[in-house]
Amino acid sequence: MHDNTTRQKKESLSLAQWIEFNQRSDERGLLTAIEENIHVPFNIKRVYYLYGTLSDVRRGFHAHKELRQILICVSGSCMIRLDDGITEEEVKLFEPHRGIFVDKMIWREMYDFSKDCVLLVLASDVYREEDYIRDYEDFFQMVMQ
Ligand code: T46
Repeated sequence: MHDNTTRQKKESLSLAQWIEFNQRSDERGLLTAIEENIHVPFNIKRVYYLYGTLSDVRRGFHAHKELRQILICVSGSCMIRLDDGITEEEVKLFEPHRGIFVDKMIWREMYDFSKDCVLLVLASDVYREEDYIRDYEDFFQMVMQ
């Protein structure tokens, strides 16, 4: 985890933008459907999922210049730390019918993965390494400009 002790930060409750999806339920179980530009505010160009992450592992440690994403824990649970350079927030993802919208230029870290965690991500673009900001100082300078 990066050291942000020298920076003035304030807690915020507004960084994580929750999106609630419909749940269809009958005697057989539950179903949630997600459609682009209806439940998700962008065209979905890529879907990926993180699974088999060990509980003591932290992932992420980057922001995206342009990419926007929706993160949904479709199984198990994990924690997400969001930071826009000014405010920060930690949220727990544990419901398959609720996700968080993570806008561009938000630093994210994921941790406390349960054994059965499957973190599904809907992304607004294909994978482009040049869209990543992997150094927190670089990120901080960019948001402060
Ligand atoms: C994010 C969080 C939530 C690909 O080849 N294609 C892909 O679409 C992705 C996402 C990754 N990769 C490769 C790149 C690395 O060699 O898979 C490997 C692991 O990716 P990364 O270290 O970036 O994984 P995380 O968990 O740190 O971050 C990922 C996403 O990269 C990122 O955009 O927001 O999940």
